[in-house]
Amino acid sequence: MKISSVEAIPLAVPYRRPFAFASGTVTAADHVLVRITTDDGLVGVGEAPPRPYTYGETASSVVAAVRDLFAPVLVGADPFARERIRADLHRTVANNAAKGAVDTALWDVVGQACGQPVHVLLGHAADDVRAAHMIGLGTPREMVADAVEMRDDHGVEAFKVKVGRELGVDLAAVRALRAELGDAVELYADANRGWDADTAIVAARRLADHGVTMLEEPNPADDVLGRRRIVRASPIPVVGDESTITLGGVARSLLDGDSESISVKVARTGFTDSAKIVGLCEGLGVSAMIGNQIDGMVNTVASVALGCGLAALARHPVEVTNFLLMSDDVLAEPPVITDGRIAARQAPGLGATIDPDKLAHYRTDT
Ligand code: MUC
Ligand code: MG
Repeated sequence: MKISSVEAIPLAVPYRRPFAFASGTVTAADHVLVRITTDDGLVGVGEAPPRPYTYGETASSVVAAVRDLFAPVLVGADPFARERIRADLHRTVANNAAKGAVDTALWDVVGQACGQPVHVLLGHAADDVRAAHMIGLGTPREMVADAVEMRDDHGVEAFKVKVGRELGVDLAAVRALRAELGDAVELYADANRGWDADTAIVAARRLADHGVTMLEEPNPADDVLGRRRIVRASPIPVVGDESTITLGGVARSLLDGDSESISVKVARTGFTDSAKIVGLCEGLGVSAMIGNQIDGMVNTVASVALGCGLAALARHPVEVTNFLLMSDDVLAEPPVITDGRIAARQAPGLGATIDPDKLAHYRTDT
């Protein structure tokens, strides 16, 4: 079997409301659908959500990277040769979301060729996982309303709270969330580098007082000594996300003492490098969990496959709810979150069938 074509299709799907965090805001899903077709007619898909504030990519740069750099090495290749393809892709630096989408689409093809769902190919640790919801920045009242909707409509009991603003405002939101949701729900926080080290140290202690269990990216990890000071002083683990986006970057961050736990995202490391990162974390006795790149439905399905595939990830709630912010998407069957859980798809590959009418409607390149 050989890859016969690789497409990168830009989409624009409006959001029901904007999603804000300390390093940016999204108002529409300007994602890129990567579609890999083989000579025997299999079609795999992956999704690249461009995040310029995190990886420096835009929808146009993702399309150009896939079309001009990756398609020429992919066409004619055997999709099973994922390690060779990985080496070819990594001759280009960065372009993380573009690479993640290509790798996701490759695993979709391989799963279909084997007649097995991706989570089974990865190791079939679980059939479903707990769902976590990421609460965007807003007033305490707005943030509580968002969490309550998720709890009441989908049974979600784990929440990542965006922080990184003036500390009093963030603490008011966390206090309000704890008061409304009770002690049993899990709250963890993500500052997206919004604080300096001194503020982050105070924040970590105050957040811990409210039962917040982890603090993601409190400050820019490039403030090297500041970050290490936070890690030493914080009563809760510091999680690497945008500072730990490659296998080597994760190794350096953990060994240098810049983070103590790792957020893994299919949007930037697909399945191949995500699995390598998780193995590294397991070997070092460090927890890894699946984060959300403000993903659409394809990456949501892929994140669940990854979480159900690997035991070290299946233990933690998986951030899967952000697609609900979108008014629609191109997937024929939207993901379903029930009683706080989401199940892996049983169809071969990702089981992510694209609705041709929706694709025609939302693509921006025609
Ligand atoms: C997250 O966990 O940080 C916000 C920006 C980004 O690149 O990802 C999101 C979520
Ligand atoms: Mg994060």
